[in-house]
Amino acid sequence: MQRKIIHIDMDCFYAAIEERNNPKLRDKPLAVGGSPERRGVICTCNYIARKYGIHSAMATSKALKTCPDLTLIEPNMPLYAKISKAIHNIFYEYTDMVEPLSLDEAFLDITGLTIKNGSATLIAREIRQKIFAAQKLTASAGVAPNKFLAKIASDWRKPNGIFVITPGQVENFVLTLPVTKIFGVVKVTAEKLFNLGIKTCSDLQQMPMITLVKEFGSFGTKLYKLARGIDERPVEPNRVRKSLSVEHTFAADLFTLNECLRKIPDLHRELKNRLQAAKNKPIIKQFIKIKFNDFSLATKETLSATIALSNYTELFAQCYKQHNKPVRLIGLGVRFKLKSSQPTESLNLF
Ligand code: TTP
Ligand code: MG
Repeated sequence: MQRKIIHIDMDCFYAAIEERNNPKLRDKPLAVGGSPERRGVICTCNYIARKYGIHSAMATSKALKTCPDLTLIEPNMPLYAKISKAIHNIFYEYTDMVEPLSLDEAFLDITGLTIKNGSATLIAREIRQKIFAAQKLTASAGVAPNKFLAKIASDWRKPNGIFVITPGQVENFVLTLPVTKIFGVVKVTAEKLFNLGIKTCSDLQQMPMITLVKEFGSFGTKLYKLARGIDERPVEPNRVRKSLSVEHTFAADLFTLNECLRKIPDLHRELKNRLQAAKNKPIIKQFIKIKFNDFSLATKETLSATIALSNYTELFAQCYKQHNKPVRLIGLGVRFKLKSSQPTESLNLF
């Protein structure tokens, strides 16, 4: 099956957060990094500083010599990690197939999703919009049939851009692509390829597999495929969801059982939609959650392999009758069957 992969990469992530938190820093060269006294290096810098030639991993002392007006900020990792988590949670609203590469970067495999008519472009656009609405930070997105091309694509319209490579465009796209864009083609390999007269993927395509294997060992086979835009590496999610739930807090408290029961079909529909993101994981339990107007909580669950609406209404009625208080919030959820060795994380979507 043709895959649909999105690669999201935040724009000058640490620096963008610092600018957002202190607008006075905008429109000036800004870098986040360790102090020159402690032989620190630059983590990242804004695009104005990049014009001066400042870049990640540059010694801070050198950066300050290159651009004496540079504002330097010490990294605030706990803050960046917190924002990263919030951004990743936006990804998990779409799919569990999320492979984070760093705090500001992740692959999403959205193959088979039906929202937005299954359009990866529209989904990527919406994710960028959601990140901006929630965090006032911009992200760039790449959309392609595999990880190799999606990552290149996210860089293509940076900052604050989106670039899409459809399966039909792959063949043409790779022709002019410099071989240095292939992951793993650095220093020795790059030099070896240049010495063989190979600069682009189109040049690389002229090389028979056997020659590439002779020159580069097992990496030669990879080069052969990547030069043709073929990359079969799967998106490898780093966490497994234990449960999934949707809930709603009502503007006005609900006073009768019937009033509450009328709210359940909408939540049920929403749960069904959200379950798409869980990619048909086996369900073992259904549960409901009620928050009453005194903020006390009650939950009830039942063994079940489905999300039968009747189970939710029954669970709700039982739980409601035990407490019989005005209701502020109703939640419906499922728990998934897990392999015992899997790391777990439960995700409440609201
Ligand atoms: P990148 O995504 O490589 O860089 P960026 O987000 O700052 O800029 P852009 O994507 O727009 O080109 O890295 C993400 C964050 O990781 C970056 O904000 C800071 C940190 N980082 C380091 O601390 N050291 C490094 O050498 C690099 C490359 C990044
Ligand atoms: Mg980035």
